[in-house]
This record gives sequence, structure tokens and C-alpha cells, in this order.
Amino acid sequence: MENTFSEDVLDGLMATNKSLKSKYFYDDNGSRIFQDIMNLESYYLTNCELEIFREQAQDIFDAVNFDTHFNLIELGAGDGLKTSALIAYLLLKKIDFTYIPIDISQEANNILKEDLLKKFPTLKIKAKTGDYFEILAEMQQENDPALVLFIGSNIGNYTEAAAANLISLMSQYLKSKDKLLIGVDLKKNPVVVSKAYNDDEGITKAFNLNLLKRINTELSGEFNLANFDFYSFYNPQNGEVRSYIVSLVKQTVRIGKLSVDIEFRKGETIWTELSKKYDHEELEELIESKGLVLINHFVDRKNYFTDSLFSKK
Ligand code: AVJ
Repeated sequence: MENTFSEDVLDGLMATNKSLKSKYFYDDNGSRIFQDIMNLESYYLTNCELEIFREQAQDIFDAVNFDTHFNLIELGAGDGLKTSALIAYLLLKKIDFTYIPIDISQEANNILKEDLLKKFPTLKIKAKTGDYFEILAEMQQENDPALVLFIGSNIGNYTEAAAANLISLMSQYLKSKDKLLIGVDLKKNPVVVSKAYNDDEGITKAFNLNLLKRINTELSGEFNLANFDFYSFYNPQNGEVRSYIVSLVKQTVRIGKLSVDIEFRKGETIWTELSKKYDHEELEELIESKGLVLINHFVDRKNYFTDSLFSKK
């Protein structure tokens, strides 16, 4: 069984090197802030991937090479903005498919379905709420092939071992004809990467501090957000952006529902997120070691981002 929010918060804040998991960013408020991040000029990831989907939908679909009805399965669909560009192309070409977005949030799924049906009244959509792999296991029973989307550089949040484990699981759940399209942010000028995670408007800071807000509302925490700042840095040698919440003062913070007092030194950090950048070779190595083979990398004009297509061996 997966840990609960309280278990993870307790473990993370009692540790010598404090941390909180980035998967907890996305409550309703956090999801809204993430939408704002995606609209930032400096957060290039969204526009790059959108450009790939808008301009190369035909090339992607040709490479996928399905000639019967298929399922377009998306792991963690969010607002479906980028996928919409692919869906628009498929519908225009009268290609027969069913869109199956998978999300852990029922609410996110309902909104997505409503939005997409407004935009594309003829779209066949079966939104599924739950665990990615439970649903992929279900989908293994289907005869029709699947194109599985894991986009948005979500893979970047996983440590090397966790990413390997995730890809290995995906690979196990793919049927022989299925394909995987994975969207990954590439290594590039460190100045560009660094700015994407350090915006002047303080939106990324608010996104991070929302974790403390969440602890306040859900676990009766007593964090005073004014006593915390945000810091992130990019290490171009390993491709890792690491993000932190910083305690500006020596302080003790009560978390009522966990019955603990958490002590912070002045300048002490809470690690909140890993956003790893890859190069093509590294990505191929990670994925091809798990029984998948590369068909093609689809990159944007600036070569900042790749949507890479793999098939089963
Ligand atoms: C949604 C995980 C891809 O790591 O770039 C944006 C989240 N964090 N700004 C990323 C995020 C800070 C994002 N992912």
C-alpha cells in the first residue's frame, strides 16, 4: 500500500535532511498554481511540447503505425492541453481511437472530460480514475493496440532508480503492438533551465510553499509562510534541478494532527522536488534497458524537449 500524506510528511520532516514529496504539490490550489507556471514565459517546457504536438502530429502518428482502432492512454493527463493538439489531428484525419486519460483525481478527470467534449463533441473518451498500473493491467485484456502517453517531463521527478522501476513496469504492461511516447526535457544552456525554475513573479515559490499551506489545512500545521523562502538550482553535470523550501529563521513549528514539533535551524532546507533533464543517449539507455526500442525522437525547433517513441522489443 502507498503511504498517506501524513505518513510521508512525518517521515520527511523528522529526517536529518528534511524533504517533502513533489507529488503532494497537486491539490486543487497547487494544480491552479501549476497552470500559472505553464503560462510563464520562462517555463519553456509546455510551449516546446505543444509545438511538437502541433507541428509533428502526423509524423508521430505515422511512426506509431496503427491501422485499426486503438486506445490513446495518457498517464496523468492534467488539463490535456498538449494532448488536445494530437487529438485534433486524429479527429481531423478521421482516425478511429478512444482517448483514455488516467488520473488519480476524479475531479481533474471530470473537468478534463467536460472540456474536451466541448472542444471535440465526437471524441470517444473513457476517463479512468486510479492507479496507473491497475488501469494498464486492465487495458492488457483489450485486443486493440494502445499508444501510451507519459508526457510533460513527469519522468524528471523520479530519481534514477525510481525512473528505471517505472519504465520497467510500463514495459511489462505494454502489449506486443503497443507504443510508448514519453515527453522529456533535455539538457541545454543551464541559464535557460535555471530560469524556468526561478521566476521573478514568485509563482514557483508559491507552488512550493503551497506544500506548507497544505500541511496547515490538512494536518493542523502552524507554518507561518512569511518565515520561509524558496531556492532552486540546476547542476548541468548531472542534469538535476533541485528545489527547496528554506527556513529564514530558527523556529519550531507544531503540526497538530501529527502531534509533533518540527525544529528548523536558520537557513535549513526542505528538499521538495527533482526535475531531471536528460540527453538523448541517457534516455535511450534508461528505456532500452527495460525491453523497449526507440522508434524516433520528436524534438522542437530549439531542441529543448523531446517526445520519444518506443515500441516493445
Ligand atoms: C510537472 C514535474 C514536469 O518538474 O518541471 C514546474 C513541475 N516544478 N516548476 C517540472 C514543476 C516547478 C514540473 N513537472
